[in-house]
Amino acid sequence: MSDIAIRDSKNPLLSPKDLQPSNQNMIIECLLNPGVFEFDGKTWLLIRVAERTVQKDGILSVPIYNEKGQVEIIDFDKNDPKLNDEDSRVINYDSVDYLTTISHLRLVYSDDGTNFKESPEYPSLFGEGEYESYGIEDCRVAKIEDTYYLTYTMVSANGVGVGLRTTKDWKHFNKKGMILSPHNKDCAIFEERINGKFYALHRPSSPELGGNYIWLSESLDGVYWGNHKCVAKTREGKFDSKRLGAGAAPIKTEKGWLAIYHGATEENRYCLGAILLDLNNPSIVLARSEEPLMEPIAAYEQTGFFGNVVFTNGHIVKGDTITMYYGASDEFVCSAQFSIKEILKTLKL
Ligand code: MAN
Repeated sequence: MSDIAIRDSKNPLLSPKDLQPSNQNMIIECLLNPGVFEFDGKTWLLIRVAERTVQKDGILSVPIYNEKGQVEIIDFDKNDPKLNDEDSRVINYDSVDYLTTISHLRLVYSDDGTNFKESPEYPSLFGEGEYESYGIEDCRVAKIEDTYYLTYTMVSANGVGVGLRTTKDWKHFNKKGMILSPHNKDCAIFEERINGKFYALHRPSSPELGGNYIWLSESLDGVYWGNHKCVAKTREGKFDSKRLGAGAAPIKTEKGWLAIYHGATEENRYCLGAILLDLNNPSIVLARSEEPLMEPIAAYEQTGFFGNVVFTNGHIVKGDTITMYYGASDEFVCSAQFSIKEILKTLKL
């Protein structure tokens, strides 16, 4: 096995029971996929909190935000032939997709990187408006100069796109709206400009021709993106055969930009791999993982809300060590460490 992650012995660091729901009609189903950053001398996680409405017998209830930003509950009869509820994450009724849970983003902080708690001073981020009516998910946090760039998945019946909010103090947010239109997610902005331009990895989906591939884009202001180039495709027979998407901001190393990504198979088994991009021209791929750097092998990674998943969109880098935070089984927040040198040794041209 090729797994080189050193898992924290305290995993899972956070489980649904560790936080309170956002309101009394909701139950926290999953804590997952945190964005990660340092602020005020502490490590912070911006956790995706996925909540479900309290369920009644014979009925499947799903939550959505209405135009006023309040949670509204839609009920479906479980025996209705128009209902398809085979996937625990997404259901379909009469050709319309709904999420079984609705996600918001919750801030927690830690002095030691392992024990996290909430601070009443820092509010949660919720979906707002017609493009976030099914919630907001999987936020990457990139710090560029004194500004944090939050790129996250906006979900609504209109589709799945990439939203951007910026902040300097985590109390006031500047909402930039949808920066990459549906279907697109997994957007990670590089934490420094290259030759004066912003760069980002993102994952549009093109099911009929093309696929679920990682693309690179440029921007002059971090808001309007262009010159899109495809940098990593799915590979038949490998851990990333069905889809892949960038993790957090690529890490600057002497050898190039190291971008950790998730790759999934047709069976929805999610592993992590990496690509190495040229420092001066990140559209050039120098090397890539042949085998996963991390696989769902721990019990909490194999069994949960959606088992066999390790998914990351946040880390802290100190010297050679990456402390990565990740979602396990779409239900728990966990942490693992990697050596950058060790990862680089595994990558192939
Ligand atoms: C998608 C996203 C992630 C989730 C994985 C695994 O890529 O919805 O949030 O973790 O699927 O279910």
